[in-house]
Amino acid sequence: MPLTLARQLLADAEHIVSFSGAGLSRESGIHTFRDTDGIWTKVDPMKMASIDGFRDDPEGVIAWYDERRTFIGAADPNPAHLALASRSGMIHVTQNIDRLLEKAGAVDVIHLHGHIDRDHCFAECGYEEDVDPLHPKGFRRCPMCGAPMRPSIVWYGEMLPEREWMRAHLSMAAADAVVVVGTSAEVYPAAGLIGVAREGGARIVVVNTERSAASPLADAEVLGPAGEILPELLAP
Ligand code: BV8
Ligand code: ZN
Repeated sequence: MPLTLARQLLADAEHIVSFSGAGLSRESGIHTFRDTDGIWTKVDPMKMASIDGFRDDPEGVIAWYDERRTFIGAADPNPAHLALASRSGMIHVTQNIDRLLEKAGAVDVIHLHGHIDRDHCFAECGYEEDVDPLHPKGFRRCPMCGAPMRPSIVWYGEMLPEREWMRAHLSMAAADAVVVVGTSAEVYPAAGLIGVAREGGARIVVVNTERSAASPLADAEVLGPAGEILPELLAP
C-alpha cells in the first residue's frame, strides 16, 4: 500500500523537506500550468512569462499578472497546505508564486520562482516594492529611473534568485526525506533538486494526481489529490 510505505519512510526521517508545484494549490482553485485546463493551454508562456514577452507588450503582461494576482490573493489554503504547515521543522521549497503555505502557517518557505506580491524595476536600478495582490497597481514606471515596473517572478530564461537557490540546494542535499507534491517536475533547474536530494541519500515520496517526471525518482508514489493525501500522509 503506497500510503503505508510513504508514511513509514517519513516516520524514519528526521529532516523532511517538501518540494511543491502548482498542483499543491489546485484545490485552492488556482489552475496549474500543464494540466488539460492549465494556464499554458490558454496563454503562450514565452509571451507572458519571458523578458522578451514583457519588452514586446509590458501593459499586456502586467494586465495578465494583475488578473492572476487578484485570483491568487483571494485564494485560501487547502488541506494540503495545512497538513504541510502542521509539521513543525519542515522546510518548504516551492516553485509556486502564491503565499498559501505561509497563509496556512508554514514558517520556512523558499520561493524558487519568486512571488506574486512583489514588483521591481525592469531596469534593475534597485527599486522594488510590495504589491497587495487584491489591489494590483496596473502598468506603471519606476519612480527612481522611469523604466517599467515588473512582477518579481522568475521568467523563462531568467536565473533563479541566488539566495533562495543556495538555501534550497543545501536543504534538499541534506534532507532525509522529500515530499514532492503537485509538480510535473519538467522545469529546470528547480526540478533538478529532486535528484540532488536523492543523491544526498533522501527517500523520495511523490504525491500527484498522475505520474510525472518525478515518478522514476520515487521510493514511494501516492496518486491522488494532495488535499486528500497529505493530511493522511503527514498525520502524527
Ligand atoms: C533558466 C513563473 C537559464 C511564471 C515559471 C528555452 C529557452 C529558455 C529557457 C529554457 C529553454 N528550454 C529549457 C529552458 C529552461 C527552462 C525550462 O526548464 N523550461 C521547461 C519548460 C523545459 N527554465 C528556465 O527558463 C528557468 N531559467 O533556465 O535560466 C539561465 C541559465 C544560466 C544563466 C542565465 C539563465 C526559469 C524557470 C522558471 C520559469 N517560471 N513560472 C509564472 O508563474 O507566471 S515556471 C512555471 O513552471 C511555474 O513556476 C511552475 O511552478 C513551474 C513548474 O510547473 P509545476 O508547478 O510543476 O506545474 P505543472 O502544471 O507543470 O504541473 C502540475 C502538477 O500537479 C501536474 O503533475 C499535475 O498532475 C499535478 N496536480 C494537479 N492537481 C493536483 C496535482 N497534484 C496533486 N494534487 C492535485 N490536486
Ligand atoms: Zn528603476
